[in-house]
Amino acid sequence: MAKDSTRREVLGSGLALACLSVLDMPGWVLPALAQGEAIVPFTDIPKNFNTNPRPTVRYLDIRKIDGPFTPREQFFTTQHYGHPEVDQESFRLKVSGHVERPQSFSINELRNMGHVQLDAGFECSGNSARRVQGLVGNGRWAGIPLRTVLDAAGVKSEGQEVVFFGADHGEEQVEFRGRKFSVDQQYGRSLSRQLALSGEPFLAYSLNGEPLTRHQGAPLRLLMPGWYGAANVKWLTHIHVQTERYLGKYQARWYRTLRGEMINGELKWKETEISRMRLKSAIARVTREENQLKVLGFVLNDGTPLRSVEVQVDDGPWRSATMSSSTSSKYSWKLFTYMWDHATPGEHTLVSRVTDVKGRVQPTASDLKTKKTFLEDNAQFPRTVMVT
Ligand SMILES: Nc1nc2c(c(=O)[nH]1)N[C@H]1C(S)=C(S)[C@@H](COP(=O)(O)O)O[C@H]1N2
Ligand SMILES: [Mo]
Repeated sequence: MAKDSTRREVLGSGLALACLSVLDMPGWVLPALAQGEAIVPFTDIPKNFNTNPRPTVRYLDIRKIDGPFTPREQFFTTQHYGHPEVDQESFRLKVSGHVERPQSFSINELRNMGHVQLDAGFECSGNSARRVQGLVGNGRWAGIPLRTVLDAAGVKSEGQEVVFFGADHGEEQVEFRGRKFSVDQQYGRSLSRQLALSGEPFLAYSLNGEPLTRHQGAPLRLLMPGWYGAANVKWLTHIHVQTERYLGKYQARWYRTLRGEMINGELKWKETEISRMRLKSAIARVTREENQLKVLGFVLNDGTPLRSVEVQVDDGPWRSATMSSSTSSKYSWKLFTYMWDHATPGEHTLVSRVTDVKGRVQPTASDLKTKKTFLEDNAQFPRTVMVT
């Protein structure tokens, strides 16, 4: 497995270099294709769509998805205060607050505490059709469970909330009843004691068999498997255990959804935190080998097992797609393929939808009409392609 990912990374860096030299070209760079395979082009990608809108923001070109793991060089990246440079030598992960033994770990000390693998994918809660679903990726992470570090510190019973701070920070305005206070804050997120000690949260120091990249939070990041990206604090330098709820901007205010829900026949307006990923599937690429067309896509969710993925062509019936590739982890994205028979020349619309074992079905855009804020857009993603 380790060898495989190394080979993939070598291939991946080749692709990344190829990308750099053609960044100014209109449209997207085409993925590597198997012998005899041709791309069926999407007609829905905006002409000026740029996968590198800013130096520290990168989208994944989802047409390049061709295997379970996203190469490090292609992994999407987004954050609020740019990419801080964290010096590996002087780096320490501090653990403070309501703990028996406050801690300060170097990266080597953390590496010596264990080496566990976690296959997990995530998307930014702001990912949507607008970014051609490019704020998404799947990785083979290595590190240690958060619980290992918390147990070393010994969380006291008063410790009800565990707060995670990144090294990145910036000036933020905190508004209170018409007054604004400008204060310097670090990116911070929190988990309840119960979640933090559940064994699920993970501290990653490597991605796809190599040390974490600066883009992905080197030298250490938190991963909350099955949750949206905002939970996965990068450049993690400080864990603070406290009694009260943490109400920092990126915990309590920024990552919220306002949505109307029918409860006993009454419309209730709810504001909820961004947490577990909502069921999403998306068609990523369409290829053709002689007369056989193949549709490939991905599914991401909170880890609940899936019942089906289906594809609809134009106004035809929904037909089953096949899960073609997944890793052993329930938190990995799942790739699916659909063999599209009897495609006729011209423009066609393709859309996928996924259903989980709890019977939850990926909504349509119109099902999400009562969601007022733009985060958590897991709507079905209709695509148009041109068959020649
Ligand atoms: N320290 C820090 N961690 C952060 C953020 C941030 O601004 N600062 N942004 C979060 C958000 S909103 C997302 S979507 C993910 C993106 O992770 P990636 O860049 O590895 O893809 O990082 C999360 N972790
Ligand atoms: Mo995000």
